[in-house]
Amino acid sequence: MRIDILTVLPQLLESPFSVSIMQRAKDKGHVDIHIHNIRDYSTSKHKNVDDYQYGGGAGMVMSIEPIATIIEKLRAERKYDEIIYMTPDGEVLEQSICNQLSLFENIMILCGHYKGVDERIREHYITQEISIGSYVLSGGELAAAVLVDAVVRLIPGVLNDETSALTDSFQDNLLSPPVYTRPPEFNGWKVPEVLLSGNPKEIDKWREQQALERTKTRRPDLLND
Ligand code: 6GU
Repeated sequence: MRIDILTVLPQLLESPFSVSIMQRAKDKGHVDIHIHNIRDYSTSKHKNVDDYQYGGGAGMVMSIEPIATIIEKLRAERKYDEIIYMTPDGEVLEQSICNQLSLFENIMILCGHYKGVDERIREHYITQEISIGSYVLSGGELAAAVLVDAVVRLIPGVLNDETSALTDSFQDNLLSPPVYTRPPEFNGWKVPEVLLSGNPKEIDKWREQQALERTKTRRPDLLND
């Protein structure tokens, strides 16, 4: 999968993709991430990427020209399955959206900033608008990093143990059961007996029960879907 990210703050996107699973996914050729600095495409004297909004009011608006220039350039090079705009008024991100995106060949992500982007970009280029929750971030970059992380780990071959993505919380609308590792006892706090039993059937049953219990108490909304 190829991912192109358009941003006015490329520095914010350096480290999230340079460590751990993301770096390994890049090294193994599962994903190719290209960060584009919108400012590089500004033709104004001072490399402006924003301007005052028509009709007045506080806050700047991301200008149409530099963004349209990059999108046109990239679209001429390959076909994009989705051109996504990260914005607090987008559809709230869920696992099902990540699953769908993980199947695509090429996606483009535009990070919103200031008061947002000139509406004509949304009307004429954007195919999907995504928010990562009901709170406001200073910009779409961290939201884009969240989206890319959630999507890339679903690409087959990215995780060592292919089943581990399938047993994630949310993948079956259930939260994950509790997990333990050595030692079997610490400060008198014991690991549940069943996990030490060596009985895979009993262990599976316990995990299912725990997952259901957790979901009922913490996220009952998931069970109603
Ligand atoms: Cl995608 N952008 C911004 N600026 N704030 C957000 C968001 C996105 N999702 C939740 N809050």
